[in-house]
Amino acid sequence: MYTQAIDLAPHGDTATTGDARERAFEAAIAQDRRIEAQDWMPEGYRKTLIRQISQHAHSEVVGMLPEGNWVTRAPSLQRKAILLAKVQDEGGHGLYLYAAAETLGVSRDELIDALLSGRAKYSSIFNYPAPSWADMGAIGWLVDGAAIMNQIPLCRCSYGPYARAMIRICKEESFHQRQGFDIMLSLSRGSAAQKAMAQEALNRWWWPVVMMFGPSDSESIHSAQTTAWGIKRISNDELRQRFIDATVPQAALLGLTIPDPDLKWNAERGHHDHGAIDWSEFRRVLAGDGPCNRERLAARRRAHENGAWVREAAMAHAARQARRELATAATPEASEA
Ligand code: FAQ
Repeated sequence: MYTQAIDLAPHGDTATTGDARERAFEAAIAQDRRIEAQDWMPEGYRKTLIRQISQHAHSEVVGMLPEGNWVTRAPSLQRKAILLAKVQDEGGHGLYLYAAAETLGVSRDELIDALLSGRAKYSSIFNYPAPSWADMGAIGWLVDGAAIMNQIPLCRCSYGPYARAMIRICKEESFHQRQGFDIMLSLSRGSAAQKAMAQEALNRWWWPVVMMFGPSDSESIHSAQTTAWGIKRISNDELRQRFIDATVPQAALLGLTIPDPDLKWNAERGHHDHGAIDWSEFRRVLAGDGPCNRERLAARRRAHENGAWVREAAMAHAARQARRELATAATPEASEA
């Protein structure tokens, strides 16, 4: 179920020869044209996109959990309405991205199964807890801020359906980042206890967000190929650096301290130097042993089980409608009566 009704030629089924198809693909990449679902593409390109787009989709839906948990506890009606809209947006992003992945010939059932069985990755960042209201500020400001930094270049990704999904997603992420910053601003200009809460949230989220950009370029196994294919436009380290450079003045405006004693402006490089990243923590979280990995997967599995009746009802309705349409087509006068 759910697979998009796009009529694709079976992969590899085309009149042109293998060499010509490959040359056409390489030319499109070299000329920075978009590859579309019906175009021939190398199997590695298709698999890489399925991997990245589905991980991204899973991240959006798992990413609803830390904030969704605060919808009933938002401190005012206005904050609640904003948070509710943001969490719904993340669900919508997941849907656009699953749909983009489906254009590559994989079904949503397969993708969801990979997530729920623990085979598929999703962003490390969503395996951290959100114990205070200030975490809603820190997630919007930092996590959405990092997501935008990573996703703006993806709007120019060589695969058309992914690039187009990213354009819409980035517009929404920018509202998310601003609402998070606004929460941090209110808290940091509030009572001493509120400012302390904002600082404490920044202390917990900073390093996980810095890691969220992925392994350093020297360790990144996919970067060379995804860059050659025009999927990745800017490297993990460069995006991380851009994020840090953009965030330092924002933290100063909030009057908060970034928890990195080695963070300082390097005039020669024109960038901020930062302290060493604890990659052992990153690897632990990716291996399933972060603070909330089990909790997050259990929540997704529960949601999937609880939603089974909705899927079954939708399927039953679709089947009945199809039967009706078939009957009408067979006896057109019945529909005119
Ligand atoms: N977490 O060779 P690379 C959001 C894996 S959306 C987990 O560098 P690549 C919105 C990587 O998959 C956040 N795994 O890989 C929101 C690979 O493993 P594999 C998600 C990670 O693909 C906000 C291995 O390490 N965004 O936040 C992570 O070239 C608030 C080697 O790494 C996207 O998915 C990580 N952080 O670069 C929602 C953006 N980093 O697959 C709710 C699209 C790396 O071989 C609330 N994705 N790995 O088993 C990308 O741009 C890329 O896939 C990277 C990784 C940059 C994430």
